[in-house]
Amino acid sequence: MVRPHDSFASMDTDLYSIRMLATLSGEHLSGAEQLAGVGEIDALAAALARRALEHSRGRADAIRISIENIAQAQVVRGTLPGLRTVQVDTFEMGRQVAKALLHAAGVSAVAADEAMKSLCNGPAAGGGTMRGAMLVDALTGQRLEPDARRGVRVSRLGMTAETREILEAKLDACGLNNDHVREALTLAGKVISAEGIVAELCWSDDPDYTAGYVATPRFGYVRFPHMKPLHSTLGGRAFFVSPMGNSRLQDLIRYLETTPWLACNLGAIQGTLTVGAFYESLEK
Ligand code: PML
Ligand code: MG
Repeated sequence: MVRPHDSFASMDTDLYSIRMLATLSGEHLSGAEQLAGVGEIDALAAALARRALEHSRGRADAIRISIENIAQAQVVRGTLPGLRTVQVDTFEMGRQVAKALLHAAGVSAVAADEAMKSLCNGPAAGGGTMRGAMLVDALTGQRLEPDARRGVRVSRLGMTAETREILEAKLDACGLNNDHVREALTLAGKVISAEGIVAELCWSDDPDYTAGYVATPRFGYVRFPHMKPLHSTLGGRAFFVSPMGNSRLQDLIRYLETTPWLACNLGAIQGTLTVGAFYESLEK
C-alpha cells in the first residue's frame, strides 16, 4: 500500500475505498486499492497518481482514481495470512515448488499447468497482462471468469492502521517491507477468505520484480523470490476455485470485487526456509 500522511485512527471515522487504475496505449499498466480514513485521501491520491506516472513498465497515459464512501456495516473484518519465504535460486525451481504446494492444497496438476502456461503467455484473451485475475476450476483447469480480457479485479480491501504498523515492523525485520509484499499479502488475505477458493497463484508482471507466491487457506502466504525471468513483463494472478454452479460463482465474484474487506489482525511473519524444510512442512 502507498503510505499515507496519517492513518484512520479508529473504526468510528468514515471509511473510503480509494482505487487507481492506469493504462498505457490502451493496455493495463498498474492498479492499486486501499481502504482509508478521510484524512488520508488527498495524500493517497497523489501517491497513487505518482506511482502510475513512474511505473517500471512505462509512464501511464491514462489514470483513473476513484474514491467512494464505504458503509461501516458492510465491512467484513479478516486476518492477513501468515507469510513464509522459500529460498529458491531459479524461477524454474520456484514454479516447481509452487506446483507442489498447489497440489497439496487440492489443485490438480492439469489446472496448475494450465494456469502457469497462461501466466507465461500473458493471461488476457489474445495475450498480454490483465487488470484482474483468471478464475480457474481447480480440477479441470477450465477458465471461468466472465471476461477473459479484464479478469476478476479484487477491490475494496485494506488493513487497519494498527495492523499496518505491526505488519510493517515485522516485514522490516525480514527486509520485505515494500508495496509489492504488503499489497499482495492483503489481496491474498481477502481472496483466501472467500468461500470456494482453493488457492491463489501469482507472480509479478513488473520487469524488475521476479517474486511470486501461492496463498491457500491452510498454508497461508508462501513466497518464492524467483518465479519468472528478470525483465519479463508476463505475469498476473490465478484464483483456483472448487467446482461450483453459476450462481455461487457469481456470489464469489461479487464478494471479491465489491465487498469491503478490512484486515484487523495478522498471522505469523516468518523468515526464509529451504526447499527441503518447506517440503517437510507440507507433510506435517
Ligand atoms: C506485484 O506486486 O506485482 C505482485 C507481487 C507478488 C509477490 C509479492 C512478494 O514479494 O511477496
Ligand atoms: Mg504489476
